[in-house]
Amino acid sequence: MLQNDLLLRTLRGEKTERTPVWMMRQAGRYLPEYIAIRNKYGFFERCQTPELACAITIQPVDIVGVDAAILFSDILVVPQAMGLEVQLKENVGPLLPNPIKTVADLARVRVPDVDETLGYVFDAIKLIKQELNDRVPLIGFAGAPWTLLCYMVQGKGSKTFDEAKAFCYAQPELAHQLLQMITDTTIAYLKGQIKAGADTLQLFDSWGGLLSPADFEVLSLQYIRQIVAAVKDEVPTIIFAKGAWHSLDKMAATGAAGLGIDWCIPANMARQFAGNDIALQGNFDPAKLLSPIPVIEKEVREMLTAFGPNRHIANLGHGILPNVPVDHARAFVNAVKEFRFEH
Ligand code: 1CP
Repeated sequence: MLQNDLLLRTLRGEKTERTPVWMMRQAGRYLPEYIAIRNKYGFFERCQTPELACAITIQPVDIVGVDAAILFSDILVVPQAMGLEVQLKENVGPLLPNPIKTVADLARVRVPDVDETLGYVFDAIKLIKQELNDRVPLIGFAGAPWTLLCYMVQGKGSKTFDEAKAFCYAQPELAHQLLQMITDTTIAYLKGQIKAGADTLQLFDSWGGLLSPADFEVLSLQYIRQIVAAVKDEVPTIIFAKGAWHSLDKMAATGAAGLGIDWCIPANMARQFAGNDIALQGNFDPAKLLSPIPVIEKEVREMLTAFGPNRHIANLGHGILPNVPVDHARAFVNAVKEFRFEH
């Protein structure tokens, strides 16, 4: 039995004594304890060594007091398992030196056996569950197919992912073959995470907002729908499609238990679009954590009031920035934990 199951109860639509809180990308570069590990081991070495992934995953639970742990890994381990080379350049970001551009390139990727290629993630999850010792739930995750295609085709980070979009619009059949292969891999991968002990799952569609509503349906949502359908009866699933507020209604209809939202949509509008039967997660502007602490505390109270006491998970609207002071992150978490709604 979990000692703190606020997140899971909120995802089930139950009333809770307070709003649960965690932060996207909470295991990472703003923590000196993470930097200490980073200075000794390469990025994928950290992901592939269960003891390291476990230590990093638990750091924010101990240091900032969040109500959930999120597996330390990266969305790009899936393209790697599918056969693409993925490098992480220090302070630059991901680099895929041989991206997918043609039919011949597509022949280089496969739907892998996830136990063989991603078994280290399942081992990490088992170890994390053991070390967490039921203190808080563990969130597993994967990138949504569209966002993974962005990196697999563009070959690196981008503000527009113009080459990835051009690939989809110029060679739609190829794009859909790739999206389906990513989807099939992701379903097997997430089922493996559940089997290993993940309590809930989040799908990160970080670049969903780059698509028009119609293209979001075709290139992203139809694949997300398959993934949610495959896992939703086993664990509650959260979809975070940054910028895709126009499709909150359709995302709610997938059977997901929660929807992540960014700071560009007000709480009442998100609730109106998503309906009342789903949890909303968000949506503090991550850059606001650079404000003075009293401002953070005031704005957290405003955020909590705007979402109200039911079906809300406090979070940032995107990942925490590396230059956020740890005491500001802690102030964010504590402000949520101290807040109570009037009865
Ligand atoms: O050495 C380092 O510290 C590199 C920084 C880093 C970290 C800490 C990367 C490279 N990945 C991660 C871990 C990570 N990535 C987690 C672990 C859990 C946590 O930190 O709490 C998670 C959930 C991710 C997910 C991820 N990776 C996303 C989706 C979420 C988001 O922020 O939009 C994306 C887009 C990536 C790709 C990626 N990996 C790393 C970086 C710097 C990026 C973004 C590159 C870009 O901007 O395009």
